[in-house]
Amino acid sequence: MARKLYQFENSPFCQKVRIVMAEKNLIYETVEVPRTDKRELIQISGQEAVPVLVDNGKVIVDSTFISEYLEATYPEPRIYPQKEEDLGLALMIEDWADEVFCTTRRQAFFESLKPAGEINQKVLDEALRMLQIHFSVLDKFLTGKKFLVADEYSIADISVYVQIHRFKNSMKMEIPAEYKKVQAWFDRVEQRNKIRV
Ligand SMILES: N[C@@H](CCC(=O)N[C@@H](CS)C(=O)NCC(=O)O)C(=O)O
Repeated sequence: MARKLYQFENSPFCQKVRIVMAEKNLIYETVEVPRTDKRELIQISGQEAVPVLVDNGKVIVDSTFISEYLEATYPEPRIYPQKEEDLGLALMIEDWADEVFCTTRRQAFFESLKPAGEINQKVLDEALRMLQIHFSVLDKFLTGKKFLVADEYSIADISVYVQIHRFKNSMKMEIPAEYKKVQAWFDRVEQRNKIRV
């Protein structure tokens, strides 16, 4: 197979790439990287993180670079907005999801994983408070919108969706009930992704 995705199945960044490839109707093979043996991944990509895409011999590391590469190489259907100002906003939201939301989500998750006596309650409470803020910002941002940017499904929706999906699945928590616009948007995106991922 000419296209291989090295992944951890439940990594949100790998899910992001799978959704992008599904949107573009690309056929690929997945290689589940064993967490304790990354020799093949390191040999191929020179580093230890997934996702890594190998496409016709070209090796691309990092979900953001992979998505950009896929858009440039297989432009139709588009998953990046066309207008420059919309594109800038979508890339900013992608970055917020990958770096800001993800960091808070991981902090809350890893703290909550610890045995009861070892949990640092202050760290956990702070991460949960930050998550509330992220949901609240997102809820306001979604006012009057079907999708995050220019009323078109884009890389912005995909990037935020996978982080919330991981939040729900890893922490077994729900989107706080007061953020109805986030919930409605999430359901809309989920409906679209269900048949494709
Ligand atoms: N910025 C990177 C983040 C990738 C990342 O954090 N990958 C995690 C899995 S979710 C990883 O491979 N961590 C190394 C490990 O767990 O051994 C991207 O967008 O692809």
